[in-house]
Amino acid sequence: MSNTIDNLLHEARRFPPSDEFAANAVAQAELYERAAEDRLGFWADQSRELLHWHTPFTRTLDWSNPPFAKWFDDGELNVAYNCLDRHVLAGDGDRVAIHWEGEPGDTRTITYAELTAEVKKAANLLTSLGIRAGDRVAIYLPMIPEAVVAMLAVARIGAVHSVVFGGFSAESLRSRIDDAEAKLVITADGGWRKGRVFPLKDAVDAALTGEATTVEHVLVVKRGENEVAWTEGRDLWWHDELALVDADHVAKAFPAEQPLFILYTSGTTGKPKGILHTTGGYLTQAAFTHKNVFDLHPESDVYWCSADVGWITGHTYVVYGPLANGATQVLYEGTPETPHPGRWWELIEKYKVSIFYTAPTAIRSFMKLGRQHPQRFDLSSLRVLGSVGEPINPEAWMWYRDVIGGDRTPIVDTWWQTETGAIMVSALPGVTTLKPGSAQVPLPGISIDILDEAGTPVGKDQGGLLVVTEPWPSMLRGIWGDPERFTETYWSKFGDKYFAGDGARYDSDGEIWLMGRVDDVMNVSGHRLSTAEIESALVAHPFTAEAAVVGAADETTGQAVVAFVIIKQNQLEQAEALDVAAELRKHVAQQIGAIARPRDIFIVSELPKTRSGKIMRRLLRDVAEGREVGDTTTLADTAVMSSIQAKLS
Ligand code: 6R9
Repeated sequence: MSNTIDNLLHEARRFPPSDEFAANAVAQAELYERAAEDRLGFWADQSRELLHWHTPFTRTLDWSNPPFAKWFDDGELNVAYNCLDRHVLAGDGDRVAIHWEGEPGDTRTITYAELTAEVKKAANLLTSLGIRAGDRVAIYLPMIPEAVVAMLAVARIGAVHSVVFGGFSAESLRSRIDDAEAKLVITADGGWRKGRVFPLKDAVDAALTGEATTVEHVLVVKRGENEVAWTEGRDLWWHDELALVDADHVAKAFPAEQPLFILYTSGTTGKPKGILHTTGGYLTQAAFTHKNVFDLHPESDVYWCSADVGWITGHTYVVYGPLANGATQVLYEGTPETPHPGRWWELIEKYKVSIFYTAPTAIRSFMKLGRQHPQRFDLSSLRVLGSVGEPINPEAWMWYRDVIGGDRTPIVDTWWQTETGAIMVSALPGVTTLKPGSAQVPLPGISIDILDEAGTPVGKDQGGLLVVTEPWPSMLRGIWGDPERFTETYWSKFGDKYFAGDGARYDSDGEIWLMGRVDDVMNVSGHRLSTAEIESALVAHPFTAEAAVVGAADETTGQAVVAFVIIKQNQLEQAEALDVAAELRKHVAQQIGAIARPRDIFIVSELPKTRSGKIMRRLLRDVAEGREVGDTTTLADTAVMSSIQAKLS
């Protein structure tokens, strides 16, 4: 690892903005000065400039009860009004909000006026189903316009959405529904993925069988046209119900700290955390970052963020940021390689996309496929590229710039988290001289530092733990139903500083390089997975006595899940008759979702443990990455590692 770090930090290539780009850029260098002079005043100005407040706020930040922040808390606004109605009222109703493309090639073009009309009806529908401000609604949909409509309709009436990624299993959906006590689920019959319809409604049905649930209704969007089972009285077709409701809906203002959404993310324990975000501060930073980091000119740009709405990137940079800013964007339902490996590039050519935001794992898989695919298409409309989800290695950065960006476009590497709600560390494309592989600098108004274990700030050329030292507008407001876990997870290590869980280093210019998680959270294809969660899925299988999971370096996905499993003595015979590894991989996919399926499962007879019984994942990672095994002196039984290696070779 330290070798890689040294290589990274010797990266010498530099890319200053072109004169033309710098001159026309939305964000200029004085943003940093304004924010440095008066951080809170800066955020207050941004919020007033970027959003419509029904009741203007007079207080910017209330930090009297840390770590529970309140931003703009005596102000009132409506999130959906900010994303929709006000653009229509300003005369931009005919601007395209969404160029939607289904995987099979069907398309829809939706203007701001049309999207507003849809959301108004959907808001009336939710109200008619008894949903009130503060109630939770689970959304389990493919990447279709109704996902955006559903989120905004929930926000419009002051309710709280919990979007569950469509790739998650029935079990994962159920635990999220239960934790948030959702009253309604919005789903679809099915969605298109890799040339096939995957059934979503079936998973909802499976999730809701068994013990009584809080769910009163299931609204079903027709998309896949696949057959679905129907529970009379509970299940309702979205299109049938929408046809019955009023088209008019006046958006009511809600307090700035009204909850907006809960989004579950993996932590270091088995149970996912429901990260809570509220409205005024979240929307301020979503809009600010989307406009300044991507240099958005809403009248002329076509923006595309490839993230699914089931992740935070989809919340902030598909729904709230772009729509608050009145952007025109592409929304694509399917996978990048269907029906051909150039599908994304075809879409960029077709819609003349000018700003494109994706993840390093996608870039690395395109690198593997070869540049001949993007080269078949005209990508000259692109002018800004973004990266998110994990560190982008300089090779992938250079390929992205050369092959996709025509050796011309700036690339912004954006560091942030579900918890931070919006981008925190990133270049500004018209200001910053870019360095391949580095996220570089905190945004204006954001205070970041790198500390050693004792909490002392490290200097240039040194590494440590990334912290946020001052509250920020889009910060999480807590973990749903678990204030103690919120305090314990993020605010106990360094007191009043937010501990992000990422390792980072300053280079010799004092710029920031992210080094990956320092806890038991893995990052697979930009998705966060917890070792504990997968271990508990594995031990839930009748064959498994014990399991240990590690994240091993993987060329394409960044990290890959590798599991070491001990089979119960009395199950050995049955297990041997089967392909145990295949059986367990299938089991994990059922329990959590296909993204959590281990790449490798090694059946072993023992696991390396310390005398206090802690599994030494470091040693297993050595094995999984094919390295010589490190220091084993703290093991209770030092022979364990040789027995594991003997098994695997
Ligand atoms: C937005 C998002 C958060 C974790 C975060 C870090 C990693 C995200 C990164 C990055 C290096 C970047 N991460 N962006 N690491 N450089 N530009 O991905 O949220 O799913 O909550 O993951 O992802 O490890 O802590 P989330």
